[in-house]
Amino acid sequence: MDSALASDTSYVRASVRTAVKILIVGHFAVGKTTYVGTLSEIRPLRTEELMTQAGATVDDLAGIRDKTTTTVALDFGRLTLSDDLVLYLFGAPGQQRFTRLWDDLARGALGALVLVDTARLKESFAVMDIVEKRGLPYAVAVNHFDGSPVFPDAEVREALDLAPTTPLVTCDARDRRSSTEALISLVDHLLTLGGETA
Ligand SMILES: Nc1nc2c(ncn2[C@@H]2O[C@H](COP(=O)(O)OP(=O)(O)O)[C@@H](O)[C@H]2O)c(=O)[nH]1
Ligand SMILES: [Mg+2]
Repeated sequence: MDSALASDTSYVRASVRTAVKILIVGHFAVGKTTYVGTLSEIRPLRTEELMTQAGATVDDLAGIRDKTTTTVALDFGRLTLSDDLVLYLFGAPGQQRFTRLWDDLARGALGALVLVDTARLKESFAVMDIVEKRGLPYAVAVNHFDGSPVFPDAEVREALDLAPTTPLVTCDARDRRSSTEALISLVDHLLTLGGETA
């Protein structure tokens, strides 16, 4: 784990044998850009724009803290998780109007980490629907915001209708260690699934 946390190189290590594409998904303002920025060992590519009046009528701004930018396309970052495994992280926009972009994004992706905010759980339904329709294995990470309610895991599972095997973790997208752990829970899940189909 230390290798993942300490690495800060611009180049993929020579020992890396496996590159995996992972989607970081979730509704508007759930913390996707923050998450990819926290974890990426390269300067993350961001396609954020100042929110326009036009966007304000489409995006639901209710209950959103200090957010002045919105992702119009995607975030991209890279994380070397172990000596031989590198993850490419694609933060995919959650707004309904970007669903077509998902067809391209989902291609070749091994799985998705679905970020959710307990204050806006219902907004995750649409995103989870998109992920499930594309058959992407996923884990759910509650991105904890100050002031958001803390529910027992069982309640979150029920609200999101999660399968018992779907990993559910809590993280703070601004914190590297907890964000890495959330990603590891997804990778472990993918490895388990891979083992089952092998
Ligand atoms: N308190 C808190 N704020 C966060 C966290 N993650 C993101 N934010 C803030 O929430 C806002 C939306 O985050 P952003 O990453 O832009 O969301 P995105 O639309 O999903 O990409 C920003 O102002 C972030 O600084 C978190 O874990 N805790
Ligand atoms: Mg964003």
